[in-house]
Amino acid sequence: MRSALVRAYIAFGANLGDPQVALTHALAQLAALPDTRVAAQSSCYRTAPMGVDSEQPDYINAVIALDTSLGPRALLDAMLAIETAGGRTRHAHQAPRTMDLDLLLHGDAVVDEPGLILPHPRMHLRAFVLQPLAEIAPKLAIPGIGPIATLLPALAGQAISRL
Ligand code: PH2
Ligand code: MG
Ligand code: MG
Repeated sequence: MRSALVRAYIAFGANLGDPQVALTHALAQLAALPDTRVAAQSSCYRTAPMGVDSEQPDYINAVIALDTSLGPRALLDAMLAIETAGGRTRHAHQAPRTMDLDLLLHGDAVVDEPGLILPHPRMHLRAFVLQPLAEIAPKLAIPGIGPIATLLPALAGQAISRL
């Protein structure tokens, strides 16, 4: 028997190369994963780099919803492979990147393992995550944190504009 589909949410970010092309590649490769379909994608947003010391280009951010029977770890491994295929190199912490895929939520899973924490521990602090997420899932609540609609007003000071 096939395992049930779970709704997962992935944050896309890029501030090097051509982020729109990288997003198109990421969507195609996520859609090609076994037992997985892309259920929704947000608009793209231009956002000020957050939490970085050096001068960096603005990011393009978006959120993707998947329905998948892959478990969280299998999905995360697939995302890392897609980042690598998209030319992502990891030479410095928080360096500019051609493609960053972060697993935000996997159904209502709560996980705390090496390399895999769900819900994503900083998602509720980032307008560049919550605003695109609210666009495609306005009624969503983050397990253990709360509804995204009630979290967003606190992030109003963060620079973000929909493209
Ligand atoms: N990602 C980071 C660090 N800072 N800032 C914005 N605006 N968007 C990002 O995707 C982002 C960031 C580390 O992954
Ligand atoms: Mg990230
Ligand atoms: Mg990442």
